[in-house]
Amino acid sequence: MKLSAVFLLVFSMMALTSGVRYFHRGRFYWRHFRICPHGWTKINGRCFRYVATPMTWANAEKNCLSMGANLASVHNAYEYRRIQAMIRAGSCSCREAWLGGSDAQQERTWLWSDGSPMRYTNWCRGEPNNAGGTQHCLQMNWSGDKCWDDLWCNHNLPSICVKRFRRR
Ligand SMILES: [Ca+2]
Ligand SMILES: [Ca+2]
Repeated sequence: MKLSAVFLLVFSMMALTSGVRYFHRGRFYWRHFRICPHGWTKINGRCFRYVATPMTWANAEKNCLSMGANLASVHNAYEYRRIQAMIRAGSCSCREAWLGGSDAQQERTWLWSDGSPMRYTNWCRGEPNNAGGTQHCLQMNWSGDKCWDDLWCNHNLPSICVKRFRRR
C-alpha cells in the first residue's frame, strides 16, 4: 500500500471528539472541526447567542465582549431568518432585540460593532428615522414586518451576540 497516497479519515472518532486524525503523505495530521461553544448556535460559519436579559445597547455590547463576542452583525437574509428563529426558540415570541449596528459616531453612517461592513440591511419602511435626532442603535424584529429600526440606545432590550469559531 502506498502510504503517500493514503488519506485516512478516522470516522469513528468524529462523534466523540472535536477533530479527526488523518494520515497524508507520510504524516499524521489533526484536523479541528469548526464548532461553537455550548449554548451558541452555528449560523453560516459564525456562532450566535440570544441574551434574553434586557439591557441598554452599550451594556449588551459589554456583555457580549465578556463572552469573547460582539453584538451581532447580520450579512444576509438567511442569517436574519436564522437569528429570528433563535429568538423565537429562546423567548417563545418574535420580540425586539439589539443587533450590533449603530450610527452614534456619525449620523447616517451605520457601523457594525464587530468591525464588519454593513452591506445587507433590512430597515423598516421610513427607518432609520433618527427620531428626535437621538436614535443611534439598531433593533431587529421591529413592527409587524419584523424589520430593523433605529432606537434610543438607552432602551433595555434582549440582544444577540456573535463570535467566531473556537478551536479546542
Ligand atoms: Ca442616528
Ligand atoms: Ca427609528
